[in-house]
Amino acid sequence: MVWKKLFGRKDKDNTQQTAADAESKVSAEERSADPALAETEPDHTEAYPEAEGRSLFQRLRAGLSKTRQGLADKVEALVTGRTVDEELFEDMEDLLIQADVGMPTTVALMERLRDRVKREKITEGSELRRLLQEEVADLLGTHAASLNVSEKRPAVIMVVGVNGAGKTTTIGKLAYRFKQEGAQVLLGAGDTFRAAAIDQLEIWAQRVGVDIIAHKEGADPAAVAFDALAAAKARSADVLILDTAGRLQTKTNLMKELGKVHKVLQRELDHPIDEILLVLDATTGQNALSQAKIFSESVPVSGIALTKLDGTAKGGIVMAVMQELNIPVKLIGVGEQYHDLQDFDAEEFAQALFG
Ligand SMILES: Nc1nc2c(ncn2[C@@H]2O[C@H](COP(=O)(O)OP(=O)(O)OP(=O)(O)O)[C@@H](O)[C@H]2O)c(=O)[nH]1
Ligand SMILES: [Mg+2]
Repeated sequence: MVWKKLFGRKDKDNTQQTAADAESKVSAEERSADPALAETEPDHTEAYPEAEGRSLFQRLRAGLSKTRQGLADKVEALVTGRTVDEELFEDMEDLLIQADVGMPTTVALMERLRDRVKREKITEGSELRRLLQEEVADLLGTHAASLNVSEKRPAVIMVVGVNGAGKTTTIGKLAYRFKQEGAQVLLGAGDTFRAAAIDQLEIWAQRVGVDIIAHKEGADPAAVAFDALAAAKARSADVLILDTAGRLQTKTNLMKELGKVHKVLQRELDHPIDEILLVLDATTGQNALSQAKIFSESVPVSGIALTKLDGTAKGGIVMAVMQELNIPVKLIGVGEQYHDLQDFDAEEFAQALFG
């Protein structure tokens, strides 16, 4: 096994990135020594110097800048110079709700804050920002989990979500990252509803330099899933990532189709599907919550990739999703570059937001 799993790593200063790059080069060498696996693999790191230039934490901070302005900076302005009292708590509650934190999570957070203020006898409003950061990190930390990729091969990740949520882009970014880590990646074009969807995934496969299994538009997605998995086994791929449709004639059809694809994959695999990743668009706000409920009824969603956090001031939705759905947010999208898909880390998130 040439691929050593590096997902879920703490990567605050990019030092381990270098290790991952080195590793991916070694595996490329090993692979080209094997004629069956040899392929021309351009070094894609060179093409994105700007992505390498900033640490992942800097990218996270930049990606969360709208939410920082919409939430953290407002909290700062609110608490500065004030004494902690009931009115201040209420104003803060309003800010959290405006940032899409959601009612149940806001209530939970405020309870924790009130408790700490009382216990630590805090009177200065300006202390609340720090407390909020700590409590957000703590609350999110209790739900956190990293992307599951078992030792069994091929690892299978099925990606679901409504159209436009960012499934295909997330798959491209994931494929890039796995490849950087030295994994042999195969993509499956399971969104056969539109020809453009297949083309789009093919473009990503080409850009990243990974193989793809695709059928024609209108083909049975379960057959694509079957073929892609058979190919992944035959080629000893490390990871298969399967795209799926986000829209069909009706919602019922879509849910049935996803259920069938899932069943076929699971039947053909000798271990539980590693990850059923639901992609949610952070800019859709509370809508994301109802999408999660619907998708969870047809497939056992195991993790969430929350995309486009860079495009919203309401990044508080991360908290609502984690707390209300009880499905961990495992990945977050904070931009359109390859490196803008990050493992979700509660502490880093809170620090990027409030720190
Ligand atoms: N700013 C930003 N844009 C993103 C992010 N993730 C995805 N996008 C953009 O969102 C748009 C839709 O993404 P797709 O990957 O095509 O979405 P999809 O879920 O595959 O959509 P369908 O194939 O129509 O079902 C694209 O323009 C992406 O570039 C992100 O994290 N940040
Ligand atoms: Mg797509």
